[in-house]
Amino acid sequence: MVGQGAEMSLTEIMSRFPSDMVFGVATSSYQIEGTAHGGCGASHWDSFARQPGAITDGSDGAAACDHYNRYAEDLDLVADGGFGAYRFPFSWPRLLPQSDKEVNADGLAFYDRLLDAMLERGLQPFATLYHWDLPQRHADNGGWQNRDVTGWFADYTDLVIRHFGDRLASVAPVNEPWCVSFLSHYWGHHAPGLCDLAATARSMHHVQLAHGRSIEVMRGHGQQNLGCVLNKEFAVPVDGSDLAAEKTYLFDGIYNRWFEESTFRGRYPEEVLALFGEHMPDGYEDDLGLISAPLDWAGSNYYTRSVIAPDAGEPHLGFRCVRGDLPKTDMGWEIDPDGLAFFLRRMARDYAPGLPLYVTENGMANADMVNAAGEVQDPERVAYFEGHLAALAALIDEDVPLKGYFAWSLLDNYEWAFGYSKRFGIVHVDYDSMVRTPKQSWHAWRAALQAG
Ligand code: IFM
Repeated sequence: MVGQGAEMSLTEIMSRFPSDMVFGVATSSYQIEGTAHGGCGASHWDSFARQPGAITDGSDGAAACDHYNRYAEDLDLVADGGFGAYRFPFSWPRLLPQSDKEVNADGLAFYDRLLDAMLERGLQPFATLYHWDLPQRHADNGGWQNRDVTGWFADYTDLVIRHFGDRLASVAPVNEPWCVSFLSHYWGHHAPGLCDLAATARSMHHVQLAHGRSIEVMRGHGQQNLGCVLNKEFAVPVDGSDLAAEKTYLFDGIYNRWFEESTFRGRYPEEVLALFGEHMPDGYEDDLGLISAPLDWAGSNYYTRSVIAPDAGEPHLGFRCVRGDLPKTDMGWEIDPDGLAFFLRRMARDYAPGLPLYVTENGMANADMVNAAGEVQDPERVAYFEGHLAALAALIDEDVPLKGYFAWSLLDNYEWAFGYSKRFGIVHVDYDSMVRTPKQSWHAWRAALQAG
Protein backbone atom coordinates (compact mmCIF):
# COMPACT_ATOMS: atom_id res chain seq x y z
CA MET A 1 0.00 0.00 0.00
CA VAL A 2 1.20 3.44 -0.81
CA GLY A 3 0.44 6.38 1.41
CA GLN A 4 -0.32 9.87 0.26
CA GLY A 5 2.67 11.74 1.54
CA ALA A 6 3.56 15.38 1.21
CA GLU A 7 6.24 17.07 -0.80
CA MET A 8 8.14 17.89 2.40
CA SER A 9 9.63 15.62 5.06
CA LEU A 10 8.11 15.39 8.52
CA THR A 11 10.96 17.54 9.85
CA GLU A 12 10.30 20.26 7.28
CA ILE A 13 6.53 20.18 7.89
CA MET A 14 6.96 20.38 11.65
CA SER A 15 8.91 23.61 11.31
CA ARG A 16 5.67 25.24 10.10
CA PHE A 17 3.89 24.77 13.44
CA PRO A 18 4.17 27.25 16.31
CA SER A 19 6.71 26.36 18.98
CA ASP A 20 4.01 25.86 21.63
CA MET A 21 2.10 23.28 19.57
CA VAL A 22 1.64 20.10 21.64
CA PHE A 23 2.74 16.85 20.00
CA GLY A 24 1.90 13.60 21.72
CA VAL A 25 0.93 9.98 21.26
CA ALA A 26 -2.30 8.28 22.29
CA THR A 27 -3.16 4.82 23.63
CA SER A 28 -6.08 3.17 25.43
CA SER A 29 -6.46 1.02 28.52
CA TYR A 30 -8.15 -2.12 27.14
CA GLN A 31 -5.91 -2.06 24.08
CA ILE A 32 -2.58 -2.03 25.91
CA GLU A 33 -2.74 -2.56 29.68
CA GLY A 34 -3.60 -6.25 29.97
CA THR A 35 -6.74 -6.90 32.02
CA ALA A 36 -5.24 -10.02 33.58
CA HIS A 37 -3.16 -7.86 35.92
CA GLY A 38 -3.89 -5.73 38.97
CA GLY A 39 -7.41 -6.81 39.82
CA CYS A 40 -9.09 -5.36 36.73
CA GLY A 41 -12.78 -6.24 36.59
CA ALA A 42 -14.78 -7.62 33.69
CA SER A 43 -15.93 -5.31 30.91
CA HIS A 44 -18.35 -5.82 28.06
CA TRP A 45 -15.36 -6.18 25.75
CA ASP A 46 -14.37 -9.37 27.57
CA SER A 47 -17.80 -10.87 26.96
CA PHE A 48 -18.00 -9.53 23.39
CA ALA A 49 -14.60 -11.06 22.64
CA ARG A 50 -15.95 -14.46 23.72
CA GLN A 51 -18.75 -14.35 21.15
CA PRO A 52 -17.86 -16.67 18.25
CA GLY A 53 -16.78 -14.66 15.23
CA ALA A 54 -16.82 -11.27 16.97
CA ILE A 55 -13.01 -10.86 16.85
CA THR A 56 -11.16 -11.86 13.70
CA ASP A 57 -8.38 -13.71 15.57
CA GLY A 58 -10.54 -14.74 18.53
CA SER A 59 -8.37 -12.79 20.99
CA ASP A 60 -9.16 -10.49 23.92
CA GLY A 61 -7.42 -7.83 26.00
CA ALA A 62 -6.21 -10.09 28.82
CA ALA A 63 -2.56 -9.78 27.80
CA ALA A 64 -2.65 -6.85 25.36
CA CYS A 65 0.81 -5.19 25.47
CA ASP A 66 1.44 -5.88 29.18
CA HIS A 67 1.63 -2.12 29.64
CA TYR A 68 0.44 -2.61 33.23
CA ASN A 69 3.91 -4.00 33.98
CA ARG A 70 5.92 -2.24 31.24
CA TYR A 71 4.50 1.30 31.52
CA ALA A 72 7.87 2.83 32.48
CA GLU A 73 9.59 1.44 29.36
CA ASP A 74 6.63 2.65 27.29
CA LEU A 75 6.75 6.17 28.70
CA ASP A 76 10.51 6.23 28.05
CA LEU A 77 9.64 5.62 24.39
CA VAL A 78 7.23 8.57 24.46
CA ALA A 79 9.77 10.90 26.05
CA ASP A 80 12.75 9.64 24.00
CA GLY A 81 10.67 10.13 20.87
CA GLY A 82 10.57 13.82 21.72
CA PHE A 83 6.83 13.97 22.44
CA GLY A 84 5.58 16.38 25.09
CA ALA A 85 2.24 14.80 25.94
CA TYR A 86 0.65 11.41 26.46
CA ARG A 87 -3.05 10.80 25.87
CA PHE A 88 -4.42 7.85 27.85
CA PRO A 89 -7.70 6.73 29.43
CA PHE A 90 -8.48 5.51 32.90
CA SER A 91 -10.10 2.09 32.95
CA TRP A 92 -13.46 2.09 34.70
CA PRO A 93 -13.42 -1.68 35.48
CA ARG A 94 -9.84 -1.45 36.75
CA LEU A 95 -10.77 1.25 39.26
CA LEU A 96 -14.18 -0.16 40.16
CA PRO A 97 -14.01 -3.88 39.35
CA GLN A 98 -16.81 -5.27 41.52
CA SER A 99 -19.18 -2.45 42.40
CA ASP A 100 -19.43 1.34 42.22
CA LYS A 101 -18.55 1.57 45.92
CA GLU A 102 -15.46 -0.63 46.30
CA VAL A 103 -12.39 1.00 44.77
CA ASN A 104 -9.56 -1.29 43.67
CA ALA A 105 -6.45 -0.16 45.55
CA ASP A 106 -4.21 -1.76 42.90
CA GLY A 107 -6.01 0.20 40.21
CA LEU A 108 -5.51 3.48 42.03
CA ALA A 109 -1.86 2.61 42.62
CA PHE A 110 -1.33 1.76 38.94
CA TYR A 111 -2.61 5.12 37.72
CA ASP A 112 -0.67 6.88 40.49
CA ARG A 113 2.50 5.24 39.19
CA LEU A 114 1.58 5.98 35.58
CA LEU A 115 0.87 9.66 36.22
CA ASP A 116 3.93 10.16 38.37
CA ALA A 117 6.03 8.51 35.66
CA MET A 118 4.59 10.88 33.04
CA LEU A 119 5.32 13.91 35.17
CA GLU A 120 8.85 12.70 35.95
CA ARG A 121 9.49 12.54 32.20
CA GLY A 122 7.99 15.97 31.53
CA LEU A 123 4.96 14.53 29.68
CA GLN A 124 1.63 16.35 29.96
CA PRO A 125 -1.11 13.86 30.92
CA PHE A 126 -4.10 14.24 28.56
CA ALA A 127 -6.69 11.99 30.18
CA THR A 128 -9.88 10.42 28.87
CA LEU A 129 -12.34 8.88 31.31
CA TYR A 130 -13.93 6.30 29.02
CA HIS A 131 -12.36 4.45 26.12
CA TRP A 132 -14.98 1.73 25.69
CA ASP A 133 -14.35 -0.73 28.56
CA LEU A 134 -17.79 -0.52 30.20
CA PRO A 135 -17.95 -2.60 33.40
CA GLN A 136 -19.85 -5.80 32.67
CA ARG A 137 -22.26 -5.19 35.57
CA HIS A 138 -23.37 -1.97 33.85
CA ALA A 139 -23.69 -3.77 30.51
CA ASP A 140 -25.85 -6.35 32.29
CA ASN A 141 -28.11 -3.51 33.38
CA GLY A 142 -28.64 -2.18 29.87
CA GLY A 143 -25.35 -0.38 29.36
CA TRP A 144 -25.59 2.70 27.14
CA GLN A 145 -29.28 2.03 26.51
CA ASN A 146 -30.08 2.69 30.16
CA ARG A 147 -30.27 6.35 31.17
CA ASP A 148 -28.83 5.34 34.57
CA VAL A 149 -25.45 4.91 32.87
CA THR A 150 -25.12 8.69 32.95
CA GLY A 151 -25.33 8.66 36.75
CA TRP A 152 -22.90 5.75 37.06
CA PHE A 153 -20.50 7.64 34.81
CA ALA A 154 -20.90 10.84 36.82
CA ASP A 155 -19.99 8.96 40.03
CA TYR A 156 -16.98 7.36 38.33
CA THR A 157 -15.91 10.80 37.09
CA ASP A 158 -16.08 12.07 40.66
CA LEU A 159 -13.79 9.27 41.86
CA VAL A 160 -11.20 9.89 39.15
CA ILE A 161 -11.10 13.63 39.60
CA ARG A 162 -10.93 13.50 43.39
CA HIS A 163 -7.98 11.13 43.26
CA PHE A 164 -6.06 12.17 40.15
CA GLY A 165 -7.41 15.56 39.08
CA ASP A 166 -4.49 17.62 40.37
CA ARG A 167 -2.07 15.83 38.04
CA LEU A 168 -4.08 16.03 34.79
CA ALA A 169 -3.25 18.61 32.12
CA SER A 170 -6.58 18.06 30.39
CA VAL A 171 -9.60 15.76 30.57
CA ALA A 172 -12.22 14.55 28.09
CA PRO A 173 -15.08 12.34 29.29
CA VAL A 174 -15.69 9.98 26.35
CA ASN A 175 -13.50 8.80 23.50
CA GLU A 176 -15.38 8.67 20.17
CA PRO A 177 -19.07 8.71 21.16
CA TRP A 178 -20.07 7.55 17.64
CA CYS A 179 -18.21 4.28 18.23
CA VAL A 180 -19.73 3.89 21.70
CA SER A 181 -23.21 4.28 20.25
CA PHE A 182 -23.79 3.82 16.50
CA LEU A 183 -20.94 1.45 15.66
CA SER A 184 -21.75 -0.73 18.68
CA HIS A 185 -25.59 -0.65 18.63
CA TYR A 186 -26.49 -0.32 14.94
CA TRP A 187 -23.67 -1.93 13.01
CA GLY A 188 -22.81 -4.27 15.89
CA HIS A 189 -19.08 -4.19 15.16
CA HIS A 190 -18.11 -3.36 18.75
CA ALA A 191 -19.40 -4.40 22.18
CA PRO A 192 -22.23 -5.00 22.92
CA GLY A 193 -22.64 -6.05 19.27
CA LEU A 194 -26.26 -4.99 18.72
CA CYS A 195 -28.02 -4.20 15.46
CA ASP A 196 -31.05 -2.37 16.80
CA LEU A 197 -32.34 1.08 15.87
CA ALA A 198 -34.02 1.71 19.22
CA ALA A 199 -30.86 0.79 21.12
CA THR A 200 -28.90 3.06 18.80
CA ALA A 201 -31.11 6.09 19.40
CA ARG A 202 -30.97 5.63 23.16
CA SER A 203 -27.22 5.10 23.26
CA MET A 204 -26.56 8.09 21.00
CA HIS A 205 -28.42 10.32 23.43
CA HIS A 206 -27.11 8.74 26.62
CA VAL A 207 -23.47 8.94 25.59
CA GLN A 208 -23.95 12.66 25.02
CA LEU A 209 -25.74 13.09 28.33
CA ALA A 210 -22.95 11.15 30.06
CA HIS A 211 -20.51 13.65 28.56
CA GLY A 212 -22.57 16.56 29.90
CA ARG A 213 -22.96 15.11 33.38
CA SER A 214 -19.27 14.30 33.58
CA ILE A 215 -18.31 17.84 32.58
CA GLU A 216 -20.72 19.15 35.24
CA VAL A 217 -19.04 17.02 37.92
CA MET A 218 -15.58 18.14 36.84
CA ARG A 219 -16.57 21.82 36.77
CA GLY A 220 -17.88 21.32 40.31
CA HIS A 221 -14.39 20.24 41.34
CA GLY A 222 -12.81 23.22 39.57
CA GLN A 223 -11.05 20.88 37.14
CA GLN A 224 -9.39 22.83 34.31
CA ASN A 225 -9.02 22.29 30.60
CA LEU A 226 -12.02 20.11 29.82
CA GLY A 227 -12.86 19.02 26.29
CA CYS A 228 -14.42 16.39 24.07
CA VAL A 229 -12.97 13.81 21.69
CA LEU A 230 -15.23 13.26 18.66
CA ASN A 231 -14.32 10.93 15.84
CA LYS A 232 -14.93 12.28 12.37
CA GLU A 233 -15.28 10.57 9.04
CA PHE A 234 -15.42 12.51 5.81
CA ALA A 235 -18.05 11.35 3.31
CA VAL A 236 -18.44 11.73 -0.43
CA PRO A 237 -21.36 10.55 -2.58
CA VAL A 238 -20.76 7.61 -4.90
CA ASP A 239 -22.19 9.55 -7.85
CA GLY A 240 -23.80 12.86 -8.76
CA SER A 241 -27.38 11.82 -7.99
CA ASP A 242 -29.62 13.72 -5.59
CA LEU A 243 -30.20 10.52 -3.65
CA ALA A 244 -26.48 9.94 -3.12
CA ALA A 245 -26.12 13.55 -1.94
CA GLU A 246 -29.04 13.13 0.47
CA LYS A 247 -27.61 9.90 1.90
CA THR A 248 -24.16 11.46 2.24
CA TYR A 249 -25.74 14.27 4.25
CA LEU A 250 -27.46 11.66 6.45
CA PHE A 251 -24.15 9.84 7.00
CA ASP A 252 -22.52 13.13 8.02
CA GLY A 253 -25.45 13.79 10.35
CA ILE A 254 -25.18 10.43 12.09
CA TYR A 255 -21.42 10.21 12.25
CA ASN A 256 -20.29 13.79 12.71
CA ARG A 257 -22.98 16.45 13.16
CA TRP A 258 -25.00 14.51 15.78
CA PHE A 259 -22.08 15.02 18.15
CA GLU A 260 -20.90 18.41 16.90
CA GLU A 261 -24.39 19.95 16.89
CA SER A 262 -25.36 18.67 20.33
CA THR A 263 -22.04 19.41 22.00
CA PHE A 264 -21.69 22.93 20.61
CA ARG A 265 -25.21 24.06 19.71
CA GLY A 266 -27.49 22.08 22.00
CA ARG A 267 -29.49 20.41 19.25
CA TYR A 268 -29.56 17.25 17.17
CA PRO A 269 -29.71 17.20 13.34
CA GLU A 270 -33.30 17.02 12.11
CA GLU A 271 -32.67 14.29 9.57
CA VAL A 272 -31.19 11.99 12.22
CA LEU A 273 -34.03 12.70 14.66
CA ALA A 274 -36.39 11.74 11.83
CA LEU A 275 -34.52 8.45 11.45
CA PHE A 276 -34.75 7.67 15.17
CA GLY A 277 -38.36 8.88 15.51
CA GLU A 278 -40.21 7.33 18.45
CA HIS A 279 -37.03 5.65 19.68
CA MET A 280 -35.57 8.86 21.11
CA PRO A 281 -35.75 8.80 24.91
CA ASP A 282 -38.66 10.81 26.36
CA GLY A 283 -37.69 14.34 27.31
CA TYR A 284 -34.34 14.24 25.56
CA GLU A 285 -34.74 17.92 24.67
CA ASP A 286 -34.41 18.83 28.36
CA ASP A 287 -30.88 17.36 28.45
CA LEU A 288 -29.45 19.40 25.58
CA GLY A 289 -28.50 22.36 27.77
CA LEU A 290 -26.29 20.16 29.93
CA ILE A 291 -24.84 18.41 26.89
CA SER A 292 -23.82 21.73 25.33
CA ALA A 293 -22.19 23.30 28.41
CA PRO A 294 -19.10 25.28 27.35
CA LEU A 295 -15.82 23.44 26.87
CA ASP A 296 -12.20 24.56 26.91
CA TRP A 297 -11.11 22.66 23.79
CA ALA A 298 -12.41 20.34 21.11
CA GLY A 299 -10.65 17.18 19.95
CA SER A 300 -11.07 15.38 16.63
CA ASN A 301 -9.99 11.82 15.87
CA TYR A 302 -9.59 11.27 12.15
CA TYR A 303 -8.50 8.33 10.00
CA THR A 304 -10.36 8.07 6.70
CA ARG A 305 -13.28 8.91 4.44
CA SER A 306 -16.31 6.90 3.33
CA VAL A 307 -17.99 6.75 -0.06
CA ILE A 308 -21.76 6.66 0.35
CA ALA A 309 -23.89 4.58 -1.99
CA PRO A 310 -27.71 4.56 -1.83
CA ASP A 311 -28.97 1.06 -0.99
CA ALA A 312 -32.71 0.46 -1.00
CA GLY A 313 -32.11 -2.86 0.75
CA GLU A 314 -30.71 -1.22 3.86
CA PRO A 315 -33.80 -1.03 6.08
CA HIS A 316 -33.30 2.21 7.99
CA LEU A 317 -30.44 4.23 6.51
CA GLY A 318 -30.97 3.43 2.84
CA PHE A 319 -27.24 3.54 2.16
CA ARG A 320 -24.06 1.56 2.56
CA CYS A 321 -20.41 2.61 2.69
CA VAL A 322 -18.24 1.48 -0.22
CA ARG A 323 -14.55 1.91 -0.98
CA GLY A 324 -13.26 4.60 -3.27
CA ASP A 325 -10.08 4.68 -5.33
CA LEU A 326 -7.71 6.46 -2.97
CA PRO A 327 -4.67 4.61 -1.57
CA LYS A 328 -5.64 2.45 1.42
CA THR A 329 -4.17 1.36 4.72
CA ASP A 330 -4.03 -2.21 6.04
CA MET A 331 -7.57 -1.64 7.41
CA GLY A 332 -8.70 -0.97 3.84
CA TRP A 333 -9.33 2.63 4.91
CA GLU A 334 -8.79 5.29 2.25
CA ILE A 335 -6.11 7.89 2.97
CA ASP A 336 -7.56 11.38 2.63
CA PRO A 337 -5.80 14.15 4.59
CA ASP A 338 -8.10 16.81 3.13
CA GLY A 339 -10.96 15.32 5.15
CA LEU A 340 -9.13 16.14 8.38
CA ALA A 341 -8.62 19.74 7.28
CA PHE A 342 -12.33 19.93 6.35
CA PHE A 343 -13.41 19.02 9.88
CA LEU A 344 -11.07 21.41 11.62
CA ARG A 345 -12.16 24.25 9.36
CA ARG A 346 -15.81 23.40 10.00
CA MET A 347 -15.26 23.22 13.74
CA ALA A 348 -13.47 26.58 13.80
CA ARG A 349 -16.05 28.22 11.55
CA ASP A 350 -19.41 26.68 12.56
CA TYR A 351 -19.21 25.10 15.98
CA ALA A 352 -16.51 26.49 18.18
CA PRO A 353 -15.06 29.74 16.85
CA GLY A 354 -11.92 30.62 18.77
CA LEU A 355 -11.88 27.39 20.79
CA PRO A 356 -8.50 25.60 20.95
CA LEU A 357 -8.60 22.56 18.67
CA TYR A 358 -6.66 19.31 18.97
CA VAL A 359 -6.26 16.34 16.70
CA THR A 360 -6.56 13.73 19.42
CA GLU A 361 -5.93 10.68 17.18
CA ASN A 362 -4.58 10.17 13.68
CA GLY A 363 -2.63 7.26 12.27
CA MET A 364 -2.77 4.11 10.19
CA ALA A 365 -2.52 0.34 10.33
CA ASN A 366 0.25 -1.27 8.33
CA ALA A 367 1.45 -4.87 8.04
CA ASP A 368 4.76 -4.14 9.76
CA MET A 369 7.42 -6.75 10.46
CA VAL A 370 10.80 -6.76 12.14
CA ASN A 371 13.41 -7.38 9.43
CA ALA A 372 16.63 -9.37 9.63
CA ALA A 373 18.48 -6.28 10.81
CA GLY A 374 16.06 -5.92 13.73
CA GLU A 375 14.42 -2.85 12.19
CA VAL A 376 10.83 -2.07 11.24
CA GLN A 377 10.50 -0.07 8.03
CA ASP A 378 7.12 1.65 7.70
CA PRO A 379 7.54 4.34 5.03
CA GLU A 380 3.78 4.14 4.38
CA ARG A 381 3.09 5.38 7.91
CA VAL A 382 5.71 8.14 7.65
CA ALA A 383 3.99 9.27 4.44
CA TYR A 384 0.58 9.13 6.15
CA PHE A 385 1.78 11.41 8.95
CA GLU A 386 3.47 13.74 6.47
CA GLY A 387 0.31 14.03 4.41
CA HIS A 388 -1.94 14.79 7.37
CA LEU A 389 0.48 17.16 9.06
CA ALA A 390 0.97 19.07 5.82
CA ALA A 391 -2.82 19.53 5.63
CA LEU A 392 -2.78 20.78 9.22
CA ALA A 393 0.14 23.13 8.66
CA ALA A 394 -1.92 24.86 5.99
CA LEU A 395 -4.61 25.50 8.61
CA ILE A 396 -2.14 27.30 10.83
CA ASP A 397 -1.66 29.75 7.97
CA GLU A 398 -5.47 30.25 7.96
CA ASP A 399 -5.48 31.03 11.70
CA VAL A 400 -7.42 27.89 12.65
CA PRO A 401 -6.55 27.61 16.38
CA LEU A 402 -4.95 24.17 16.24
CA LYS A 403 -3.04 23.61 19.47
CA GLY A 404 -1.99 19.99 19.40
CA TYR A 405 -1.73 16.68 17.58
CA PHE A 406 -1.62 13.11 18.93
CA ALA A 407 -0.45 10.21 16.81
CA TRP A 408 -2.37 6.95 17.15
CA SER A 409 -0.72 4.96 18.49
CA LEU A 410 2.41 4.58 20.56
CA LEU A 411 2.28 0.79 20.38
CA ASP A 412 0.84 -1.89 18.16
CA ASN A 413 -2.13 -3.02 20.22
CA TYR A 414 -5.49 -4.79 20.47
CA GLU A 415 -7.43 -3.34 17.55
CA TRP A 416 -10.87 -4.27 18.88
CA ALA A 417 -12.78 -6.53 16.46
CA PHE A 418 -9.52 -7.09 14.54
CA GLY A 419 -7.71 -8.37 17.62
CA TYR A 420 -3.93 -8.25 17.29
CA SER A 421 -4.00 -8.55 13.50
CA LYS A 422 -3.73 -4.82 12.73
CA ARG A 423 -0.70 -2.77 13.71
CA PHE A 424 -1.22 0.96 14.35
CA GLY A 425 1.90 1.61 16.47
CA ILE A 426 4.95 3.73 15.82
CA VAL A 427 6.55 1.09 18.05
CA HIS A 428 6.29 -2.58 17.06
CA VAL A 429 5.22 -5.08 19.72
CA ASP A 430 6.16 -8.76 19.56
CA TYR A 431 3.17 -10.30 21.33
CA ASP A 432 5.10 -13.42 22.35
CA SER A 433 8.10 -11.75 23.95
CA MET A 434 6.49 -8.32 24.49
CA VAL A 435 9.67 -6.78 23.07
CA ARG A 436 9.16 -3.23 21.78
CA THR A 437 10.95 -2.14 18.59
CA PRO A 438 10.68 1.52 17.55
CA LYS A 439 9.68 1.68 13.89
CA GLN A 440 11.01 3.97 11.17
CA SER A 441 8.03 6.26 11.91
CA TRP A 442 9.08 6.61 15.58
CA HIS A 443 12.56 7.60 14.40
CA ALA A 444 11.05 10.09 11.90
CA TRP A 445 8.98 11.68 14.67
CA ARG A 446 12.02 11.82 16.92
CA ALA A 447 14.15 13.53 14.27
CA ALA A 448 11.36 16.01 13.50
CA LEU A 449 10.65 16.84 17.14
CA GLN A 450 14.31 17.17 18.04
CA ALA A 451 14.85 19.53 15.12
CA GLY A 452 11.91 21.72 16.21
O1 IFM B 1 -7.80 1.73 17.88
C1 IFM B 1 -8.76 2.70 17.70
C2 IFM B 1 -8.93 3.53 18.94
O2 IFM B 1 -9.28 2.76 20.03
C3 IFM B 1 -10.00 4.57 18.75
N1 IFM B 1 -9.81 5.31 17.54
C4 IFM B 1 -9.55 4.57 16.33
C5 IFM B 1 -8.41 3.60 16.55
C6 IFM B 1 -8.12 2.83 15.26
O3 IFM B 1 -9.23 2.09 14.87
